[in-house]
Amino acid sequence: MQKTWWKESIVYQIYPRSYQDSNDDGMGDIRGIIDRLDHVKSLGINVIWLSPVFKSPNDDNGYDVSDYCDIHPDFGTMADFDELLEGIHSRGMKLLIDLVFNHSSDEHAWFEEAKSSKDSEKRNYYIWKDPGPDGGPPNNWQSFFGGSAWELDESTGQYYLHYFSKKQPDLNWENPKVREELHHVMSFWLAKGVDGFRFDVISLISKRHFEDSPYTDFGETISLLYANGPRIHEFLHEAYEKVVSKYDVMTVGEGPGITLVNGLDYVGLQRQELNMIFHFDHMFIDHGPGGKYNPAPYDFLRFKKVFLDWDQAMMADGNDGWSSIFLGNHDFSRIVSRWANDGKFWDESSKALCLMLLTMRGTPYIYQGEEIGMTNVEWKSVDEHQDIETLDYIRKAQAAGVDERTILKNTKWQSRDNARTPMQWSNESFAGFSTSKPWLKVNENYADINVQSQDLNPRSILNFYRKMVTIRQTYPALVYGDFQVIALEHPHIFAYFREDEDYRLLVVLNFSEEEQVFDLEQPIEPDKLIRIVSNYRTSREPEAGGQMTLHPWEAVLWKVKK
Ligand code: ISL
Repeated sequence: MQKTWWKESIVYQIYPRSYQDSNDDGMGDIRGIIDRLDHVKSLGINVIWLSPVFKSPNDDNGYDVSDYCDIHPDFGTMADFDELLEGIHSRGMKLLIDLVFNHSSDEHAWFEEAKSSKDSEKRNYYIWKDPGPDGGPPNNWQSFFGGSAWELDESTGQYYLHYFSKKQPDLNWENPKVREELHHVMSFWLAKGVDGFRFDVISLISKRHFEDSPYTDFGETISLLYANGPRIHEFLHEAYEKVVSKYDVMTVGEGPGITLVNGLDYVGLQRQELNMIFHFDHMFIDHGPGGKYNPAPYDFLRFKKVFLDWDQAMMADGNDGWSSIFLGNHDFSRIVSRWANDGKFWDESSKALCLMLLTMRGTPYIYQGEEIGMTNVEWKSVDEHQDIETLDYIRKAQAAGVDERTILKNTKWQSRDNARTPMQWSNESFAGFSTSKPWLKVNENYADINVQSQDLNPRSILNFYRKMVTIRQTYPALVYGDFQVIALEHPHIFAYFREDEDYRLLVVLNFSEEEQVFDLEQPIEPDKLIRIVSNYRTSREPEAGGQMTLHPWEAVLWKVKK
């Protein structure tokens, strides 16, 4: 397996609106991030992924860009960005920026010009169609945020395509001029010295056809119709060849609809497209038949299998791809509330997820706040919500007569707002995020869960993250070693070996609130086991036959002497 810095990296995602406010307007900004770089550095991570800071009307919190080469004044200036980049580099870290290239904002100059007339030189930068036979939208496609994926432009009488909100028109990648413009954007930032890109919903850029979707399930519409279009690999390879290959940078593509079957086509080394993608196979397993706001308990056996299957498909048996490993980001609820236990075992289970994240094969991504075990939020009223996707759900649920208590129960479980509340720095007012009322409410538990108190406590979640980051950097087996899952059928235990020529490491994780016994399937002499780290003071070694007993939510990393 080829060794590179981005395989050895650990990424930390910053959502700038919610990280740190420096000018008391209640909104995070670039200077705020600069002020917090020592915290980021203290985690030991070496790459920062920064969600968009570009000019934007903020219909979707910056994922609707109106100028790809300028900074939103809410976040600061280009001089602030340059200082941030310098501050990151001088601390030995790297920066990935987030490029939203499937669509722009409808307030981007390209769209304003395209919309001005059917003959506009930029008309073809977007996707326009005449009304369908009944005078309505050209086909039955639905948008990610609800309603038709088509919006009528009254003045020219045509519809434009928007997979997301109507303020996010899809760019027409078939037009070589569009691709050239986007290559220029990439070159602009690379010339500034950024170290790579996260490409938003990059799997959607090549459109397949414009006929009706035959699928009733939106997930199927995504994977079988919107994603993996006929020219996707040509477009990605072209960007690699013309731009990315000239720099030593890293790329990760967000990949809704990418599956085990086609994942390697994006990330195989020989393909020269992307270094890794984010797939969503584990992120949708707790969605019921009605989608994410119809939550269903997740199937733990399936959860484990997703990680095993993707590891095999990308990296086993000579496959030359690479994976990203993540449990949460700005689009999903908080990992300890979602996958673990944010009550009695909040401390142990946050650490167990951390141990899992940092011992799998693939580049780990930590989302801001995970390092202190931030949790989902008790929303008191639907008026507290801000996220466009959540607001769409609320509107639909209200129209269907769902009572507010049920709506809030669902938004507590799944709303993207849970991940976007301000970072909890201290027990000061507004959690030390700002001195003014923040744009989104602070989670009420900030006095108990914050960076300041955990920093001082050697046994805190924060210090566990720091320790795990150091451990990952100490054992190359955790980066490049094989990944062998054992006890695959155990309903509560996730256990695996990571092994290279030098070390054999054993990870055992109890995903339950009860003590669990499981079989290692191979006897290991107790004197061959050395405990590297655990979330409990004491751990029990396996019995002679290979049986192991774990405390509730216990997580241990063992070294097995060879
Ligand atoms: O958020 C989701 C599920 O709740 C996803 O379906 C999400 O919309 C999808 O993964 C795409 O996300 C990305 O593009 C969106 C933006 O709203 C997200 O914040 C971004 O991560 C449109 O640009």
